[in-house]
Amino acid sequence: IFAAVEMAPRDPILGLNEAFAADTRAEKVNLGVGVYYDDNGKIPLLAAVRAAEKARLEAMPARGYQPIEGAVAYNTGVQNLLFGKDSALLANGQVVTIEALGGTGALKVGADYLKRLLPGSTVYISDPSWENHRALFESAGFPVETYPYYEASTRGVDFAAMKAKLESLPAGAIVVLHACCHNPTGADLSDTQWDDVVAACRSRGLIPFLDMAYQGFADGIEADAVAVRAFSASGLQFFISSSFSKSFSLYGERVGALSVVTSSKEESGRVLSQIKRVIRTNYSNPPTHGGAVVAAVLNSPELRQQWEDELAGMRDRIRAMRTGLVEALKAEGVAQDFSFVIKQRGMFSYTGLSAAQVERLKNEFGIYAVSTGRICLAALNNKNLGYVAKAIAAVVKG
Ligand code: PLP
Ligand code: TYF
Repeated sequence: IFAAVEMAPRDPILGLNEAFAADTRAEKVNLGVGVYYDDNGKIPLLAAVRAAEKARLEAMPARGYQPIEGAVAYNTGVQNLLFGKDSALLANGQVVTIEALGGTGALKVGADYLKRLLPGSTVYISDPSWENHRALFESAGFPVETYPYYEASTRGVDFAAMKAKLESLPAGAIVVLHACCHNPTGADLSDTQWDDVVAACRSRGLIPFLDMAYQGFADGIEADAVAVRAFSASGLQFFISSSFSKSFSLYGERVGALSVVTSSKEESGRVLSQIKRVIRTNYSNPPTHGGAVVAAVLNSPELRQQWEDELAGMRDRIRAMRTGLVEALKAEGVAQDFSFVIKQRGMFSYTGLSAAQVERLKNEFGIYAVSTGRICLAALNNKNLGYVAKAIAAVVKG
């Protein structure tokens, strides 16, 4: 039965990890995958997470099945992060939240549910977007198209083109929006642009699906929820996927959530019942550990403060690396202005490096980046920054 099976293409980003692991050069640097490393080049285990895990280990809880939608303490914690604890939507019972297997799992549960709800719809993702968005919605059975987003000449968002496209979409079209820290470009919308996106979604009857994978990595938990808050105030119904892979440094625990805003508590009950059906035929119910740890941190004032401080530390370190890279490139005599790297937000920068330059970085220096020119700033540290800047300078100068 497998004789005619073709080799599937590798995930372009996760595939880089395999190539990097096989590279024997000591000076190699992996700027490919979106993972936060500390200044020693290690994936941190946050102190708040460690404390919650220690308490959990001591309590030795039994491992029964979770409810299909996950634990109430977790789902409530997620809702408070997204909507703010004083949210009218929450008080009205208008938000349905389920624990999901990372941000990816949340997107997939949302996509599968949407396919049942609106089988004839089309999904629109930003051009460019996270590598997995297209494949994920296609695997749920949707045609996937793009809306204009990044404009290379300005290193920013071509908002006029984006808005014009949204205003031309048919009612019921699903629009996937990066809530903050756009992956891969690092270019985000301004607050007033978000208001315009909300207005376009309202006037055209679009279904917004916000992907929140980096809450806290731009300006902070509250500030980075600006898009969620703008949609919340609009009276529209919308979807949000949350990922805690980065913000809690819990990549392998697969901790995420899907939230859906409905028009009433009664509607929420019906929507939840349908989402539970989607989950039941997929993985039945979520694993216990990661969600329990995140819930413990979010629901303890002390641990929550400690986590926010640690998150601020990650955010500040990435910012320092952005500034450091720009200065180091200047010091290497690079004439081209790289100051846009400081303005981009989150983990990534679209550097403008060509595929050929990225290939040279790998072959000549053992520095791995995505062929689109995306680099992960969170993989830079005080030890490799100078080496990376020299290498980029070499390939930029020709
Ligand atoms: N959405 C975006 C925009 C991402 O960058 C990522 C990256 O990991 C995800 C979703 C998936 O998150 P997770 O790793 O929690 O599945
Ligand atoms: O964009 C990134 O690098 C991260 C990590 O299929 C990632 O979001 C990349 C690819 C993938 C899953 C996670």
